[in-house]
This record gives sequence, C-alpha cells and structure tokens, in this order.
Amino acid sequence: MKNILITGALGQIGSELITFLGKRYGKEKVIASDIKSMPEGMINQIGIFEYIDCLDAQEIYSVIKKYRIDTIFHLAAVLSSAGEKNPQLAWKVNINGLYNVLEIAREYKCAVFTPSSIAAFGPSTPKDNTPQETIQRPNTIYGLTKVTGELLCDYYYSKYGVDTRGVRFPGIISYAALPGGGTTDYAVEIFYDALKYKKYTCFLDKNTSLDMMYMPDGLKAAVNLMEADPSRLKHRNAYNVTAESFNPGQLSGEIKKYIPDFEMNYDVDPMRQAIADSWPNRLDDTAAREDWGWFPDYDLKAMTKDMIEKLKVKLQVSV
Ligand code: AKB
Repeated sequence: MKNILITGALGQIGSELITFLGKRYGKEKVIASDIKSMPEGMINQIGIFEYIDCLDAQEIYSVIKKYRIDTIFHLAAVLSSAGEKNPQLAWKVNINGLYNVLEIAREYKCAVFTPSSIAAFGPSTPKDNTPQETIQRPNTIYGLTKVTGELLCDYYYSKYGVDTRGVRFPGIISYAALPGGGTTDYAVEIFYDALKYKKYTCFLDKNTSLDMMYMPDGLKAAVNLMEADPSRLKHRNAYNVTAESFNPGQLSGEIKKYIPDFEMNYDVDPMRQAIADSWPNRLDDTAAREDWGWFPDYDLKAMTKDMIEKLKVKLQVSV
C-alpha cells in the first residue's frame, strides 16, 4: 500500500481509518473522499480530501490518476435500515458504486478492500457459530447488495486478478463519529444517551443477540487483511470476523456498572427488529484467525470501559 484512497471517508469507519492509515503509511499517502464536504473540525486529521461521488466513474478516475492510487478502501455505502427505506438508492450506491471502483481497479491495478457484513446472511443461515461458508439468502436489500458485492469482488479477483479482499463486519461501536442508518446503531446511541440523560429507549428487543466489534478491532481487521500475505488467503470476499456477541439487555447491564442509575427502556421498531432477527447471533471466524492471524482485543467489558472513558471526555460529562 503506497497511495491509498478511502471512499465514504466521512462515515463512521472512514473517519477513523483516515487517522489509522495516516499514522501507519504517512498522512500525505492517504486520500480521503466523500460526497459530503469535510467538516472544519477534521482539517488537521485529514491530509488530502477530494470530493468523489462513487456513482460518477470519472470522479474516481481522476483522483486515482492524480495521486497514483494503488489501494482503495471502498466504504461508501447505504446501510441496512436506511436501505429498507430506499431500496433503489441502496442498490444504486452499493452495487453501481462498487462496480465503478472495481472497473477502475482492474484498469489501474489497484487492490480493493470492500466491507461485507453480517447482513450477507439471512433467516435460513445457521444462527450460532455461523460458518465461513454457508447459506446466504438475506431478505434485506442491504444484505442482497452485500452478497452481490462479495460475488462481484470474487469475480474480479478470479477473472482479472484484481486483489480484492473483504471482511463481514458486525455492528461497529465507536465514539468518534456516529453510525448512520444501521440496525446495530443502538449499541452506539446507548452510550451517548446513558452519559447525557442516564436513560435510553432501545429500538431492538432486550434479547436480540448480534455480533459486535469495537472500532480499534474493526480498523485492525481491515488493515491486517490488506497487509496479509496473499498466498495465505483461502478466501477473498469475505472473511467472517467477530469480537463480541451481546444483546441490548447485556449491554445495558454492563453500562450500569459505570452509571448505576442508568435506565433502559424498550420501544421495539418492527422494521429494524425484523432485520436483526434475520441476522446471525454469532459468527465463526476461525478462517480469518487461521489464514491471516485475526484476533480481537476488545470484548464487551473492555469495550464498554473504553467507550465510557472516551465519551466522557468528548461530551464533557462526569458520571
Ligand atoms: C448495519 O446495521 O446495517 C451495519 C451492518 C451490521 O452492516 N452496522
């Protein structure tokens, strides 16, 4: 990785990946791009910023040529809950955007990281210890785009030799930027509301278990996979990865250890509950561990402690 382009760089993962890659490869080697304009507060954090709408192939081309990009972290996407509200847009952004990136990667010989998701599985997938290779019949448009994306990336690898790699991300928990439009977003919102108001109303049922991961592990997974020796990779798109699996009741219990008067209420949103119910409880990530040494550093306990410490500073609250 010499010159790196991040698409969707102002999103939840992108805004932290910029700094992570900048520290590792040099700030001037990381080109952040998005359809949103860069917030003033991020000027010091971002080395170079370019406007790119991934639906416009020319915009991607000109940045690839200008900076001699050899690696693309393609993060621009519409997530699960937002996708159900506008399936046409989700298909367009997630598929046409990816297609544009892959075509350019083919021509300019770029490596491509594209995140897949636990959403690439569906109701007929085994829910516990979900295998690396198993039934993938999702029933959300986001899930459909993730399965299609996995297959498309594998196709570009086998047909054209494009170095495509990906992981199936669980819900990502972080304090720097808010997620947007996902079903796992409750696991971030809860921390903000717990610290600000000492109460949170959860849109998922108390017992809904889902795979989750703290951002430092998510960044490590993406970058370690891209740095892995290609001869060791038995899979390309995409590897199961997980760090922790918990439900809203368990997360609330962990937060109460720090904020004893925290109150958790439930007002289940049928759409997001149906999405969550169609996803696995916990993935089996043995293949990632064996092929490229994946292991997470944070479990529920360690993640909660760090989230509360970091958010207390960010929100300037004491509990
Ligand atoms: C979502 O909830 O849509 C995402 C995901 C699991 O891919 N966080």
